[in-house]
Amino acid sequence: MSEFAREVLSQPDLWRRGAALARAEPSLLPRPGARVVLLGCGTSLYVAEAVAAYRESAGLGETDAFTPSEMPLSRRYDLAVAISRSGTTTELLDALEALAPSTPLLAITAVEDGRLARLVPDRIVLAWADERSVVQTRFATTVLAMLLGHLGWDVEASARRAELALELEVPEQVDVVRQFVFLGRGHSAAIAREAALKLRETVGAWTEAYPTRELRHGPIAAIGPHTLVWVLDAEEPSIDDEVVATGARLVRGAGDPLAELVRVHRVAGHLADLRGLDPDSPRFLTRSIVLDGGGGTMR
Ligand code: F1P
Repeated sequence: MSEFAREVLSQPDLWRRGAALARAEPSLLPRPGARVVLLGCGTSLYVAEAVAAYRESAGLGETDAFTPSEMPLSRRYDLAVAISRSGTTTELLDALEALAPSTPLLAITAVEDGRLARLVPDRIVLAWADERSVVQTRFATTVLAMLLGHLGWDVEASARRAELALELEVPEQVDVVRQFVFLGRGHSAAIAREAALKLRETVGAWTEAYPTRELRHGPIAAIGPHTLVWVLDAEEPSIDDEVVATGARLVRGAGDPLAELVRVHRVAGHLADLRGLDPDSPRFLTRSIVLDGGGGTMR
């Protein structure tokens, strides 16, 4: 079994641990009403976006999320939350250097030491959720469970649904799908972007992701019998008929995008096995993107 597959299976229990940590140490996490920005790259960006959307929609305060290289430095925040499994991602560290010391910082990472530790004294280190696979699953979803749990999400219910998702068969004939399109609204739109990234990273699949209502504004013209459209939440059911009319296959989640993401993880592992790909070390990917001064990648 790949590390990826093992890490996927371990998620529900780690989510419970993340949520328990948020309950035990709420003072470390954003207080209601604070203006907050969350920063991360790749998977960590989509975690940041999901939390930002959920927090703001729950009325808990204005919340932005950016990939650090695109963060507008003119905005003022009460707290910047950096999410990075490795703690070594160059763009993130550069952005934190630019924000400090005027903006209070919090880092959520899997690794104790390094430049992130020197830059950010306040850290939540989830070493127990770290991964061997280059491709992130459980670290990201555990951060999500911890932060969403702090905002009122029922993590236990999601963990139970994820346990069921781990038992389900993957959608039939998923191996003949040429294009995967993930949809969702609000925080689910961000989780849709993460689902799309996961299949890109593990099997190099052709994937796209949109806020559900955006499908009608152009992308629908490019879907058809070669497409699987996967809606991660229970929103906007009226789009189902429009999708089916194109000849595309439709998979619709039961309303819990976290549990649905676990189903996507399983599809990723299944396709990697079928195609003889190593989901732990995808081509051209490294655990962390560390740039030299000129913007090139150092491996
Ligand atoms: C972020 C990240 C991963 C991606 C790849 C490169 O890392 O973009 O999401 O899969 O491994 O790094 P991190 O800042 O969370 O360590």
